[in-house]
Amino acid sequence: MEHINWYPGHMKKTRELIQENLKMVDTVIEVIDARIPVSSRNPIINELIKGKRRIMILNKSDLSDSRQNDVWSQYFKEQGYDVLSMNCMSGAGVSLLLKLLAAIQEKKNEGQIRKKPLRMMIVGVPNVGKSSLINRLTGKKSAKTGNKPGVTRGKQWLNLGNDMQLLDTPGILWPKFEDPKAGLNLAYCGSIKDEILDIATLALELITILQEDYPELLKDRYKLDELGELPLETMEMIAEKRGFIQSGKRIDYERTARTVIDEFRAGLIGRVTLEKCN
Ligand SMILES: Nc1nc2c(ncn2[C@@H]2O[C@H](COP(=O)(O)OP(=O)(O)O)[C@@H](O)[C@H]2O)c(=O)[nH]1
Ligand SMILES: [Mg+2]
Repeated sequence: MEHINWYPGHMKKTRELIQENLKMVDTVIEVIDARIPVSSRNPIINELIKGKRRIMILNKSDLSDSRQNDVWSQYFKEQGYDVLSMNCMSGAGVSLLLKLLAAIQEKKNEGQIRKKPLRMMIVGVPNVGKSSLINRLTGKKSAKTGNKPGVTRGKQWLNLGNDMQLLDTPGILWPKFEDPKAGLNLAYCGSIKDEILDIATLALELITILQEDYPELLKDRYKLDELGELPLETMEMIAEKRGFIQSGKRIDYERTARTVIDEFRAGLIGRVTLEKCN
């Protein structure tokens, strides 16, 4: 995971660097976490990439609700994106992306005698899967081309075949950390440092959402016949089921919280989309 301390100067520099790189590409591939399609987007991304051909990757779609993936896909299509659900762990969706890129490349060179390469860059906030996607796209066949005129010093183009080139380093953007809700969503998904949050509070907030939107998943995972009236009661029921009880019959909230959070992140509770499209 990329742990970055964003401060105003760093954000300004990042923006300028990405704007420089954007001048060299035809197509932008934006990667988001399909579980949190709003919170895992940079706040100024629309402004940054306006005027570019845009592809939206709903990554980690193995962890998100498949019906919600469809709804969000439709939403982003209406915003002018080509959209693909992806799982960079298994590689599902990668061949569709390559097909789409080949079609874009063909269109770009329609009627041209000298073919120009299709140039792309990947952008997104930390932990959405940018590096995983680059590795998937390049595979083992990838070859770095040397520096070429007009290419920012140190930048390398990865050849994807079929005259398609990908900038080797993704544009790492800052998340919506000024919005407390987005901060929580990023924390549930493991995209911001745990130490800055109290794990018991985090788990309780997550249980509140799951209890509302995915009660059956929660019941199934923790073998509960019913959920508590309050999320705290549900947490205590989970603790009892798992035997997370300390001496004096005290509930080990910390351990219960850590378990729920870890199991959610690993997808063990089930496929969940925390932000619904409406
Ligand atoms: N379940 C799942 N995990 C993924 C997927 N893509 C990436 N990851 C994991 O998410 C974490 C962050 O991925 P990484 O590529 O480093 O993200 P980056 O910070 O955007 O470059 C890693 O632990 C990856 O293994 C995916 O599609 N599904
Ligand atoms: Mg990375």
